[in-house]
Order: sequence, then C-alpha cells, then structure tokens
Amino acid sequence: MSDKYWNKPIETMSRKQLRELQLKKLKALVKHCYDDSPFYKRKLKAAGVTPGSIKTLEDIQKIPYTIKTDLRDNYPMGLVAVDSADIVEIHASSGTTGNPIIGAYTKGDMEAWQEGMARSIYTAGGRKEDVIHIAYGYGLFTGGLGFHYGAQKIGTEIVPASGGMTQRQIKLMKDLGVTILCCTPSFAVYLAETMAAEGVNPKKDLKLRIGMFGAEPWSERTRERIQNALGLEPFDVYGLTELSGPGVSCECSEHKGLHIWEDHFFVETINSETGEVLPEGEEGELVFTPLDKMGMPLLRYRTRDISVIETDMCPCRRTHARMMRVAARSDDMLIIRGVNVFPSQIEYVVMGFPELATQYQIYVDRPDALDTFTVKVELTEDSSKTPSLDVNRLRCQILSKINNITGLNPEITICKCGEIPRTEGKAKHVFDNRKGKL
Ligand code: DLL
Repeated sequence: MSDKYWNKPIETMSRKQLRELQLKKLKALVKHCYDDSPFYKRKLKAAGVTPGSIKTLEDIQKIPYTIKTDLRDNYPMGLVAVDSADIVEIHASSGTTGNPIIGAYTKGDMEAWQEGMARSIYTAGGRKEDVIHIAYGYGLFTGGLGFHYGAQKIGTEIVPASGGMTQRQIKLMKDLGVTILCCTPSFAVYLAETMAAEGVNPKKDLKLRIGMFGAEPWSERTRERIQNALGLEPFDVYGLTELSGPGVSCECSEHKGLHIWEDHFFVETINSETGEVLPEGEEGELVFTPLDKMGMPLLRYRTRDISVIETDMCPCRRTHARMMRVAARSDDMLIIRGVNVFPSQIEYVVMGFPELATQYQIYVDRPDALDTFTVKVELTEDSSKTPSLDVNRLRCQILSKINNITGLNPEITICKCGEIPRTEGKAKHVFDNRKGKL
C-alpha cells in the first residue's frame, strides 16, 4: 500500500490489463449465472447465449438487460445463485411497490464490497489516524454498514452515529475530534445549519477535514455550501443496493468525476429509450455488471441513473473510468431524505383503502435543508358522506402503511371527493418543488 493509493497495482493498472481482468471475471460470472441461476439460465438461453459466447468484452452486448422489475418479480431470493447457507448478510432498498429490493451477499461478496468501500474512503484521503463519523442510516440501508465495513478495513476510529439526534451528533463530533463526516449531502447542510443555530463554529470547534456524501443527487452549489459552512473537502460517493451499496465509485482529490472501481464493475452507458449502447463520452443511463458478486449475480443491470463516462487519464494516475455526477434519473424514483420512493408505492397504499378514491398527489419540497413530503388523498363519494368516518384514524392507518414501506412519515392530507383536480390526459401525481434547490 503506498500513501496515495489503497491498492496501487489495481488502481493504476493499464486499461488494457484492466480490460483483460474484466473479461476473465465476466467469463466466470456468465458461467456461474448459466450454471447456477435458473433465472439467468432461462434468460440467457432465450437470447441464445451460452458461457462460450463470451469471447470479448463487447460480447456482453449479446446478453439482455436486467431491470428492477426482474428483482421485484423474483422477490425475495429468486435471484440467489448459491446455496442459501452461503448467504451471510441481507440488505434492502425500496422496490416499486410493497416489496423491497433485496441484496443477498456471500462472504466473498462482502469482502469485495468492503474492499471497494475501503478504497473509496482511502481515495478521499481517509487514513487509519482519522476519526470517521458515519451518519448514514444503519440497518437494511447499505449506507451505514457499507461505510462501517470500509472504515473497519482501513482501521479508522469509527463513530457509528446513524441517523437522527442532530444535537447529540454535533456534540460527539466536537468531543471526539471527528475528522471525516459521512452522510447524505442534505443532512450535511442540516448539520451545518444546526451548528450555526447552536453557536458551534465548525471551522474552530471541530476538526473536520473530509466529507463523503452520496445516496442522493446533489449539485455543485450544494458542494460549495457544505465546503464553506463546514470547512471540509466534500467527496461524492455513488452506489446502489443492487450492486452492493456505496463504493461503486468515488471522487479522488482532483474532483473530475467519480472513479468507478472497474475491477469490480463493468460499466456501459445506454440510450434509455432505445436500449442502444452509447459511445464513451455520451450522456446516457448507466448499466453495471458487478463482476465479483456471486450470491445474487446481476448481468447488465439498468440503474436508471443518467451520467457520462470518461476514460482519459486522471491527473491522480488512477486508470479507472470516471462517471460524472448523477443529476437525473430516467424513471420516476424520488429520493426523499436519502430514501428511495416510487410514486407506485404510494399508489399501492392508496388503492388498498376502500375509503379512498384513486386520485392522489405527492408533494416534495426543500424549504430549508431537509426535504418535506406530503401525500394528499381523496375520500370516495360514499365515504365523504359517511358522518361516522373517523378521518384521524384513517390518516394514522395510511401513514402507518406508507411508513411500513418507505420508512418515512409524510404529512397526510385527506380531502373530500372531487377536490383533487381531474385532468383529461395523464394525471399528474408528483409535484417535486425541490428542483433548483438541491
Ligand atoms: O443510496 C447507496 C449509497 C449509500 C450510496 C451511501 C452512497 C452513499 P440505494 O438506497 O439502493 O443505495 O439507492 C441507490 O441512489 O440508483 C441513485 O439514484 C442514488 N444515488 C446514490 N448515490 C448517489 C450520488 C444507496 N452520489 C440510488 N449521486 C442510485 C446521485 C445517488 N445519486
């Protein structure tokens, strides 16, 4: 290990060597999928692909894409391709309806994830001597434990703060001399505002030097705001549960995009309308094939995240491709307070209540640092006329169902039949007023 790189031979290997390594791993992965995953055996056979079809990296284009619906339809463990006794950990994120998207990991998958996370923290400048405050949620969400495992591998002192209790978090950061802050960018802004309100001067009272922010889109303006308020260097970290969690890619101190750890992930960009593979440098939807993930392997997973890939040499000398910041998605997934929410999840809850009409609206805003989330529903004509209807009870029931699926507590507004405007064409369900405020 040199001072600058966590794994110099891997991080700086020539692109030719990197592609050879990817091809070797891809061949083994396709064979594993064909031999051990009934789901992929069917899919590959239908496309006329056998393990022998993969002779070059370009041959990956013969394999059909995998989409979120494939995961939902095979919930919970239908995509597992190892003996269930070899699964050692489960994580999950929001699915499009009631079922979460499950990530199932073998010991080897955990080691690859931990390696990617350690490399990401190290690339951002984190060292054994640092004190790392992890304010991503712990539990099924991959944020908290993903950072935890990576920091553990480096040997950094870990403060597993998780979410919530902002004042106590600030006290701990001060008293423990925290040097690295890991959380969503919106929580970082909120922390900075709370510090200002409490009379804490982060530049004087705290020892923060690095911030590792991700799990939701954020802009250059937010980066400047966080940097100025907290006096640390912010780094963008990207990942998703389906691929392992955070640590798929991370910025280096050049801040010229996020290095994708290509020994672990094969990346393509595609036109999200046509599915056509795009040349390097063109904006499109990111498609990843995780090369080391054996428990729940995925081939050509469509992320719906829009970005641009560059492979020219970064001044840091790392050869791994860089993805530009993800600012948009090609589907309707909302990220509210770092939590993935699909309008279809809300619809699923609303449709489960006979007292409610089919109209509903979702309002998201960011008046200050944190997102607000309101769900407006409408009573049916019959229930509007039922004097005995307990609206408060109904509100609590709706809230509890939405909370069960998303973990969030939106404000629930119940209105009378006909109050939500009808449109002739497509109904507009989502009003995301955060645009331009990120
Ligand atoms: O958000 C994993 C993660 C945790 C990444 C902590 C970074 C830090 P999921 O909950 O499965 O996993 O959500 C994945 O979040 O497809 C993107 O749309 C979005 N996302 C994640 N990181 C970024 C980022 C985690 N740096 C979904 N910038 C992804 C923009 C991001 N969007």
